[in-house]
Amino acid sequence: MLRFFTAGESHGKMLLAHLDGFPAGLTIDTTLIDRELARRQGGYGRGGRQKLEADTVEVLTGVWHGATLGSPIVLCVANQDDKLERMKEVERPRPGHGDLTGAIKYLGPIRGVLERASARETAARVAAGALAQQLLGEFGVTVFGYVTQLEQIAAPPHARTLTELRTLRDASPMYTLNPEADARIVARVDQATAAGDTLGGIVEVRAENLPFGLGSHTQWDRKLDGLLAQAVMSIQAIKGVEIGLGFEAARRPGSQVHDEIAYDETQANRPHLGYVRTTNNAGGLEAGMTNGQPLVVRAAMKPISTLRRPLNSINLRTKEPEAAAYERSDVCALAACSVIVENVVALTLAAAFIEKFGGDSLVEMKSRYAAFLELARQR
Ligand code: EPS
Repeated sequence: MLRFFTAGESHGKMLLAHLDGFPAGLTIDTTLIDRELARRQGGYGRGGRQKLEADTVEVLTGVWHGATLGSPIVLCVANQDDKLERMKEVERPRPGHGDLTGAIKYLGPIRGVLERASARETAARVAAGALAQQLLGEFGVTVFGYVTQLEQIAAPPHARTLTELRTLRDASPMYTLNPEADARIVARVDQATAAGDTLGGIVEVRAENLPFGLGSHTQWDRKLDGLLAQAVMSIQAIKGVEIGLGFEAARRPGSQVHDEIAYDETQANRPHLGYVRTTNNAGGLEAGMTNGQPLVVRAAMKPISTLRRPLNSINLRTKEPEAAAYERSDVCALAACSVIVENVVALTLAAAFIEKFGGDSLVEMKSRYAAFLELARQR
């Protein structure tokens, strides 16, 4: 069983990710983790904090001579802007942030809440997810996230090979797969910047080459769609999660929703074992289990709640009306969000992989994986 926690405040010394139950024997490449951390810091519309930080990972425990030991892994991302002890209390809660609610719940300072509620915490999740992607890579699984919409501007993905799509995404200022939409997206972010406003949008993640049978139909807390929704919904600023057709399925009759099944023996060596579908409206999940089709997860990000032109609020000490606090903020962190959702999905999939093929070591997982495929082809 893979367990995962993070620790750390936005302006504290560091962010930590703690992974327990990660199999032994995976040779890890920290440059791949650093690459994901750098991507998380990028994208058009990011604020001043990212100019101060240069996020890189330090592996504190659980690795020896470059390979995992099966013991707990602690990853550290140090904060350059480490000034928490000198920071003042905030008195004017921001609508949409955890400021007011957390201060009331914990009967304490707003500062104590916002430091942990901050999306800076996602650096730790991305570091852990980037490690999970390396485990999934051993089984040929790819996880790929991108932006599909900024506010009202749709940026539908182009259908190309994964390598071409990666090139397209990595050249895009907002990590879209649609260069035509990028110019309009950049102009809209510039407009929001001038107006002191913030913007959200929609991101999508596709995971390919997943085998049949991750997750389970047997119990609510083992269903992979539920686990993915929980993990993605818990990312800062996420307000909606869809799998496959998602909400669109509610607007169609069953005949236009469900993915008809055929069998093609010549494709028996593919992840779908030859059980081919002409559509993938289920987004790769049926009854809470992967069905051999690509997994498609979508998430809606609200605009960031720290506005340069602040919304109305109150002073929590005097209870008098005042504008909400503003320190500094991103205008749009949607590109970063696509990296975060990608890595959070990867972490959830790695946990499901370990549950299904589990074992203490990668060698054992691989042999169980191969044995399962052999049995499944005979089914
Ligand atoms: C973030 C760092 C934060 C914010 C942002 C995400 O840094 P600071 O608060 O010092 O500017 O830019 O967090 C929020 C959006 C938020 O509301 O707290 C990061 O590294 O991603």
